[in-house]
Amino acid sequence: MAGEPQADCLFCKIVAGEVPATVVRDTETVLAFRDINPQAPTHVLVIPKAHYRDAAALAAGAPDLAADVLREAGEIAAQEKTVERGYRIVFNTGAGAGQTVFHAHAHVLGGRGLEWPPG
Ligand code: IU
Repeated sequence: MAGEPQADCLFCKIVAGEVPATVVRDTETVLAFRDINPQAPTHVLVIPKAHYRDAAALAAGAPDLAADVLREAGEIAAQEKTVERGYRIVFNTGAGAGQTVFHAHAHVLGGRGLEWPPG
């Protein structure tokens, strides 16, 4: 069910402390940790602690929580000092768009020039 932990979900396991991650922010509702395969000098994943399969399901099911994720993404950009150069918040949504972990997450990417359009 939406919002409930999923036994087979990697990010639910990170929230539960069962899988290690390099945590950079931890609030009541949101966890942020460094991506294990960084694509930029700053590459942090921001996830709701509750399980939603993607950004659209999160926004539909828990709009306040979606706002928490976006607010934390901005805080991380500030913490990592990427704001002045610009940064990107990305929600890959669906396998065709590159989503591989089906627990909603924002990628916060910064610290280098970012091309547009993305590949
Ligand atoms: P995606 O948008 O679903 O493709 O993003 C999933 C990300 O999770 C991807 O960038 C992986 O490198 C990252 N990741 C991680 O940080 N820790 C892990 O244990 C695993 C994947 I597996």
